[in-house]
Amino acid sequence: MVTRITLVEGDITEQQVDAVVNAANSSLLGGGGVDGAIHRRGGPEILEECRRLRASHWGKGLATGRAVATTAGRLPARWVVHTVGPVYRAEEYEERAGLLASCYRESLRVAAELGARTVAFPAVSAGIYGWPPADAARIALATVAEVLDGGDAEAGAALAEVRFVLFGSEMYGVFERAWRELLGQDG
Ligand code: AR6
Repeated sequence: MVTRITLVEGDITEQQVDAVVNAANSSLLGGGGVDGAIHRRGGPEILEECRRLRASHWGKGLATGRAVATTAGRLPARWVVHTVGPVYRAEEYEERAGLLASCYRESLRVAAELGARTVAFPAVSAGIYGWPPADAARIALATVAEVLDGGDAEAGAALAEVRFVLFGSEMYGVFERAWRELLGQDG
């Protein structure tokens, strides 16, 4: 099951997958980092749909830990799943780590409901939101492995590949080490 997780170093806006996950903020109206890159490469259609979401169901914005999908515009993907990671704060570690895990679970659930079989994730919260990379990687990988292993029966069965797209060799190395540690723990 866990072999359906892959790690690549690269730019998430270039991935040919069904759904690309965006590390957004609760406004859904764009930002820096991977969010900025997705809107730039995907074009204005994505923002238009985000604005419509804000005008309808998501008037107060998207809560941390939740996920919602839009078109992928001009990206080589069908959908963008926007999720809002928590800002890192050591004093509230447990609660916020739970929210970070929720980003991965909710994004996979939304993607699977749309019919996506392949999903690409960035390292949510590990950039501007300041989550220590090694811990962000451990939470990301453990949560996705759990979903694929049947923690969410529907999402787990629907997904053929969950690809982590890591920006730069350093973040790629961090994920690779975290992945080896997790696999080691499984025996
Ligand atoms: N492809 C893959 N990963 C990328 C790309 C890319 N094109 N660009 C950056 N990354 P961040 P966050 C990596 O800051 O910490 C925005 O302003 C980046 O190197 O994008 O969740 C939002 O609007 C890092 O490893 O997301 C929010 O306000 C990872 O993606 C806030 O930033 C996540 O970094 C969210 O902060």
